[in-house]
Amino acid sequence: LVIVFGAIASGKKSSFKDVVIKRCQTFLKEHSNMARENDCEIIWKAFEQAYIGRDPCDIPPEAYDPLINSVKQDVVCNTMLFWSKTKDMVQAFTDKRDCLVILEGTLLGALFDGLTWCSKNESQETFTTDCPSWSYCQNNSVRSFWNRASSNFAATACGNVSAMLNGSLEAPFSSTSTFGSIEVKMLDHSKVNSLTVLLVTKETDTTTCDNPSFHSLQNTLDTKIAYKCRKVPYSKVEGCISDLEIPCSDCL
Ligand code: ZNA
Repeated sequence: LVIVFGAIASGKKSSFKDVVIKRCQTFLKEHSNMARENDCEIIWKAFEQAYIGRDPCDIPPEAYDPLINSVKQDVVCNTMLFWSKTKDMVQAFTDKRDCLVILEGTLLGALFDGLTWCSKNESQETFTTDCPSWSYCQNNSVRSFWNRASSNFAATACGNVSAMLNGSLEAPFSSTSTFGSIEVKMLDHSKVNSLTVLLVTKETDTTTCDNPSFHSLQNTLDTKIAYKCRKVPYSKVEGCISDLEIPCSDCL
């Protein structure tokens, strides 16, 4: 208590490391079956070595391999959900339901979602401001992390998987998105049976499952994996976000 008060009195904000360690401990409290296999300090060290002391535009996705290997989490087949341009809705939907799991609902994704970090050549520090933006350079510390984490999430997927896409867009599937350029390609036909697009559509939207962008999705998808697409009314998803009594099977 004295230390906490000292931190408040001196106006010192909690460090980036404190935020990540706190998220890690909270996640392991909520998923107590994972606590034995995961060590938050070891995960932090593996994370840090990817970018500390390096040019923030020169972090290849592979720099995060030790981090990926330090996190132990079993995947549950038939529950994996990908998304593109639907982040807020998907996070609200999956937050309190276990029927579908997104990357941000796994330990790895939960630790770093919404955060920004980078270092510099010769530095031992983590900075959370003035880091390269998403598109400023390809191999920036944050984007490479999400590319590597997304690639791993998709590579471990199994059974029937789904993707929530935005039916308010003229082209809901984009081959340059993380979903289109990494996740679809990493699905392994020896484990994944089908990919179902859940096209979330508002009443006034005109985009359907016949949208031409889904041809490029099917061309990218391994031919051994079945492709399906279904329109899901936005109002139905909203209803399921606000009323947890509605079973998942009635939501999608
Ligand atoms: N949680 C994340 O921040 C994140 C998650 C970032 C990138 C990828 N993912 C994976 S891939 C997630 O689990 C989904 O399955 C996949 C979504 O990636 P996407 O297909 O590229 O979808 P999107 O909506 O275009 O972008 C996803 C997120 O990436 C956004 O919400 C932003 O946080 C970030 N992002 C993408 N493009 C930009 C960007 N941020 C800033 N500028 C951009 N141009």
